[in-house]
Amino acid sequence: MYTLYDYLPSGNGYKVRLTLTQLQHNFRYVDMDIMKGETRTDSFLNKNPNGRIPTLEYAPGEFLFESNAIMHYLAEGTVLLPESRLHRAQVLQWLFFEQYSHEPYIAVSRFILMHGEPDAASAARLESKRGGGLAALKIMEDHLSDTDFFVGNRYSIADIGLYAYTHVADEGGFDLSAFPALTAWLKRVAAQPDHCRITDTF
Ligand SMILES: N[C@@H](CCC(=O)N[C@@H](CS)C(=O)NCC(=O)O)C(=O)O
Repeated sequence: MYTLYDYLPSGNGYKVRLTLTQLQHNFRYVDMDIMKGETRTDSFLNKNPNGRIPTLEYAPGEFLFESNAIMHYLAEGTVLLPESRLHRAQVLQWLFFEQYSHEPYIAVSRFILMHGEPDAASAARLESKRGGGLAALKIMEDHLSDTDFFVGNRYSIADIGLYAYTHVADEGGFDLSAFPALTAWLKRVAAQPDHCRITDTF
């Protein structure tokens, strides 16, 4: 059975929880309080030298880290990963976009606002994240204006990867009402079989 080291509010962790749930895997959930440095202990660094969740123990004593790599591993040979060479590359395209052009803006803004009223330095950091976050949302909106899902018009881990922080972008101060195609896509993703919410406990 898989063991997932995770932290409930994390969108990166949620990607893996959602993938495991939709593929109907039983898994052991181990909550790590990242605010108390629980991922930075020697014991955890032996599991993931980068000291972060999500980390998946996929076989006894064997670990995989990076949310999008974990999703890709789990989705291999399932309906969540397309078969064609081009579509698989397009899945990776959107997952790399998520990590470089989306998560550093939208997830970081949410992280700042989740921890109370920002001080002056955090407020300036928040402001610096706004343009990049809006640019990422606009790219998603344009893409979704003529397709139901990100790759091959079929639900895949590209959608899960982008859904994780987009559906809580309002918690980072991003108003999604200006993005109708994206808002409709969020509803389609939430309506997929065996969907779980970011707040669901395991
Ligand atoms: N690129 C990584 C990012 C992982 C990450 O930043 N995890 C955060 C929580 S969302 C974490 O574990 N932070 C704890 C720390 O840095 O000590 C992924 O996609 O898995």
